[in-house]
Amino acid sequence: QPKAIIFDLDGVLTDTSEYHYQAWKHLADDEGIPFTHEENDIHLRGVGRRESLAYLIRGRQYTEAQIQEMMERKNNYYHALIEQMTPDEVVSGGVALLQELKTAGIKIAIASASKNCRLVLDRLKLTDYFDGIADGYCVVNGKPAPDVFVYAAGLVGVYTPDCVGIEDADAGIEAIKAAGMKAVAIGPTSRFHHADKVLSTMENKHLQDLLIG
Ligand code: B16
Ligand code: MG
Repeated sequence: QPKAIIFDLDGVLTDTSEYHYQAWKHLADDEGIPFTHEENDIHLRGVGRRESLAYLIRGRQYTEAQIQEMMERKNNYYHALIEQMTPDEVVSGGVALLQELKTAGIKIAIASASKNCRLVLDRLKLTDYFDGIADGYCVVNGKPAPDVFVYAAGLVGVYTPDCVGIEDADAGIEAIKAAGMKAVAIGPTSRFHHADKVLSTMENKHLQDLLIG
């Protein structure tokens, strides 16, 4: 049995990945840049703010000031969406799962690339469940670098091989494996390369579902 389970936030415990997409789409429309949901899933899911913008504007010339302004504008669009969030936007069965893990004596932590992580957790009333929260303010190197998962393991005092990480993005699965942890992927099998286990959805899962081998 793992000693800690480390959750990604956006796209795992809640469907904010859809809000990220809508905010990027709004920005892309403003700028007249074509952008599809499919491109979002392949190139932006789980990827940091600046790297996401770099994909969007690839081949176009913008100054650093324009880049900063666009990142801020996307974040404002995203804020407007998450400010409306309520606890019923936690994935179905999510709170019960967190409670089950606590009862089993397993530490639970967040490893999110997002600088809005704490705001979303507060809106969902989930903050108090976690023994550790690692977010976009904690480490410089984003996923697929292992840093944010390693940092989260340190917060809960568990060796990385005793951790299971859960992710909806391939960059996140790469980060978990690079951190030396077991990786559970959420989404279509075709999205992932190195996951130890793939579940099509995070809905109504139990500890049993998250165990590997
Ligand atoms: P922000 P996660 C990631 O969060 C999102 O999946 C990704 O779409 C977003 O660009 C990134 O956080 C940065 O977020 O702009 O809010 O700082 O999946 O790692 O929880
Ligand atoms: Mg995610």
